[in-house]
Amino acid sequence: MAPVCDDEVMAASETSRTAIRTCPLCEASCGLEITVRPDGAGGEEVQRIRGDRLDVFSKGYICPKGSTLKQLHEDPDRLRTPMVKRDGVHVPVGWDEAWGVVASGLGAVIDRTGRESLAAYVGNPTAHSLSAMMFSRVLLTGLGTRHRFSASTVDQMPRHVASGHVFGSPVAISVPDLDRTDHLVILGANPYASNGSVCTAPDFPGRIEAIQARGGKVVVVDPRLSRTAEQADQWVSIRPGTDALLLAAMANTLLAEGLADPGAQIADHLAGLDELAAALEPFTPEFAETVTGVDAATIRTMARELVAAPSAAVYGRIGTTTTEFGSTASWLIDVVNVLSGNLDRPGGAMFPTPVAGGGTTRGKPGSGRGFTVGRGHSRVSGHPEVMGEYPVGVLAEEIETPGDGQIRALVTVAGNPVLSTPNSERLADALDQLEFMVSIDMYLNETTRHADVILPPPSQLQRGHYDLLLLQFAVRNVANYSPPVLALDEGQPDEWEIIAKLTAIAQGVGVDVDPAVADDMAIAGLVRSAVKDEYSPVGGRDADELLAELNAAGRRGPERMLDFMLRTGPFGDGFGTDAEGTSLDDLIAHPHGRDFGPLVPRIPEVLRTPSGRIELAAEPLLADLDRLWSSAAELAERGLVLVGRRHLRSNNSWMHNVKVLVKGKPRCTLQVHPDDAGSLGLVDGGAARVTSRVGSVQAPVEVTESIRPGVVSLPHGWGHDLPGAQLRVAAEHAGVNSNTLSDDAAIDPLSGTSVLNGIPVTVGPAG
Ligand SMILES: Nc1nc2c(c(=O)[nH]1)N[C@H]1C(S)=C(S)[C@@H](COP(=O)(O)OP(=O)(O)OC[C@H]3O[C@@H](n4cnc5c(=O)[nH]c(N)nc54)[C@H](O)[C@@H]3O)O[C@H]1N2
Ligand SMILES: Nc1nc2c(c(=O)[nH]1)N[C@H]1C(S)=C(S)[C@@H](COP(=O)(O)OP(=O)(O)OC[C@H]3O[C@@H](n4cnc5c(=O)[nH]c(N)nc54)[C@H](O)[C@@H]3O)O[C@H]1N2
Ligand code: SF4
Ligand SMILES: [Mo]
Repeated sequence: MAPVCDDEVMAASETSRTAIRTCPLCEASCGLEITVRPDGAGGEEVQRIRGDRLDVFSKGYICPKGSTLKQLHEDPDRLRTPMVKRDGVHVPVGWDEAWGVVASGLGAVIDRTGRESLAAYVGNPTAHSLSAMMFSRVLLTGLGTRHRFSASTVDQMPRHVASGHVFGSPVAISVPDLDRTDHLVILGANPYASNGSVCTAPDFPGRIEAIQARGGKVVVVDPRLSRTAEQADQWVSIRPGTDALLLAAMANTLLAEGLADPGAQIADHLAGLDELAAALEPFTPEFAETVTGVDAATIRTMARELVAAPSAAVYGRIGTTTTEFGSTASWLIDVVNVLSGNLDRPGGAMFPTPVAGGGTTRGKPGSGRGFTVGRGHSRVSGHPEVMGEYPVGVLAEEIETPGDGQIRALVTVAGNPVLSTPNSERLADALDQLEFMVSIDMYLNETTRHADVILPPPSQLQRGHYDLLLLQFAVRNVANYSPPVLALDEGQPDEWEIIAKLTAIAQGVGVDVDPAVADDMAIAGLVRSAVKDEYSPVGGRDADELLAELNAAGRRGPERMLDFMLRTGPFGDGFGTDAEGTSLDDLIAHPHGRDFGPLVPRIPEVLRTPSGRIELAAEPLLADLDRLWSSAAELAERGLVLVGRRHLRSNNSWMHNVKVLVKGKPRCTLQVHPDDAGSLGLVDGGAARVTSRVGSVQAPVEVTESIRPGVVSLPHGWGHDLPGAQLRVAAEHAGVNSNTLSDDAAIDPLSGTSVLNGIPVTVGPAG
């Protein structure tokens, strides 16, 4: 074997080339070194993918998913042509035919019931696609409906809401300064599996171990002894859904013991400290102990350590956001970082300075219009609009419930809500009641099987990339651009062209529209708003002149927009104001990325509150402490509850069709503590029936000491045995859909985010 292999490599190396590409599969944004060779049929194929050792940020790190971009590209189930549903079966069609069906399908619904009967759901990979990042807003505006939904309300929306109220911008989000901190407290995140989230840090595990190597301490708060908790110096086992109380008690300790000291720089820009202190007075560690299950002494020590360490940062993710008090918990993380003197200083919780497209690097620094929610309410349950969206938890009822504004047609972009959002059986049934559904997606899966038309984007390797969103939350100020690695297939439109054309069709322009028109309008809009911003480096300049200069580079679509954002960003060339500044040409000349250094303090310039202050006691959050107080008894008395978990070799719902990732022991198991297994009559390897208010599933039991008694855990994104999907590998490793159990009515009222952790369930042996 070996010599044969060597020969192949030798032969290939004469004609192979190396491409550098940022991995778009998770938030870590690792640099990849991809070897490409002729495929013998006039095209090219990927020979090997490994970590790019020269990448300024990831320095060669790669996880087992990174190299599967090759398998994803080559997956025979990945759609290469549009699919249209005929007599209940999806058949491949050409692009012209597909566009014709879209135009008549959407057109009929708009004619009959108007634009308010359209809806859109935008899924997670949108955040990892430059095309979709740049053009999904164009689509949402073009559809002209308020029925907008996204994966944000099963994810990080509480974080946006807390930042919006406290700092005035929903994207003014601090991240732990991982590479300099001496003390890290992680709540409800498992970066050893997830590689980090809303904290972009390739090799997050390595960065955690480096904290320990330099003598620092890592504490993990989690109802499971996760891989991250195992590595930590301390595991704090908590009752699910109660992090807000733990954090409130930590803040209470800092205040009660006279340890609260935000530091002179922050104190000058702080409002609401006294109100906050008064409101937190009842939240003593003793009170929190009864609900969280964490003893009062531990809570006090956790608080004192934040002050005693030379620097410290508190960081929370999914286990804190997707709970009943997600927004309040996110806010209290900020509160604890402020009170312990760790906000906005090296080693603490710091605000990145995004190189392109940052929401806090535009407009007047230091104050702004602030953050509002509730510009409209959902029709059936009256949930407030948040960041232009309604909770995805109400999507099904908005489809089912007759009346003005009932949703009759749905557009999904890069989303699989049938597996990812709560009460998914109800949602699946609702999708069948739609008059028309169109999905931009590369798979015929659990969600897109309901679509009348599926429009596939090119594979990840056939698209250019820049992590426009994720680099806003990076632990260093860095920028990488990757050109497409492989050419587009014959006749395949780019992803942005698909989104732009769908937009134009929805606007009634007809099927012959050229996506370039929407593109030209979008870039013109960007440039015009920048020249009106007196704080932009191009403020007051002539928009047409800038457009001409931009167009001289010969780019279109997302790349042209990115070039503009880079050049007008905080490190940009400003179209002539800074000769050393960056641009897309500059990033192309630096394929391994550019590093603009560690994070720097940004208070007060990052603030966008009307007062120009950090609103530590913002009214909606302060008011929610009452709800927290009055829910405590109920939370403390809850019986068995369900939480989720992630695995390094999985990625939400859509990578289970990659053989190398799903092989081995089944991973979709119900983890149960031995004590609970005993009392519930469950045995390891046996089957359990799990039932919640809304649904019931049967899952294999894994008895393990690594979970807190009273808590069971099932990962999400499984359940690939639904008829009509085309995922041949995933179907052999189907697992069960945990969101059959999550309750669509359980929603954090401040953010509209679903409760996916801490779901009351009953469990018993199956059958
Ligand atoms: N391999 C892999 N990587 C991924 C993903 C993936 O599916 N697979 N998904 C990506 C996405 S979209 C995201 S948003 C991120 C998420 O990134 P993380 O937030 O790091 O995600 P999880 O690994 O789910 O970690 C959540 C942890 O919260 C714990 N938990 C559950 N309930 C509670 C609670 O009430 N309190 C506390 N304190 N902890 C609780 C769970 O036991 C779990 O260990 O990961 C991203 N990266
Ligand atoms: N119970 C429970 N549920 C959860 C979570 C949890 O922790 N527990 N986590 C939640 C979180 S954090 C998230 S982010 C959501 C994710 O929820 P979704 O975004 O709805 O689901 P994904 O599994 O990410 O599905 C992505 C879809 O996009 C397609 N796709 C992949 N890449 C591309 C691309 O480049 N372009 C296009 N057009 N399509 C693409 C895939 O084929 C798939 O259909 O799930 C949430 N659901
Ligand atoms: S950690 Fe994330 S970005 Fe890095 S290789 Fe793995 S999937 Fe890709
Ligand atoms: Mo997510």
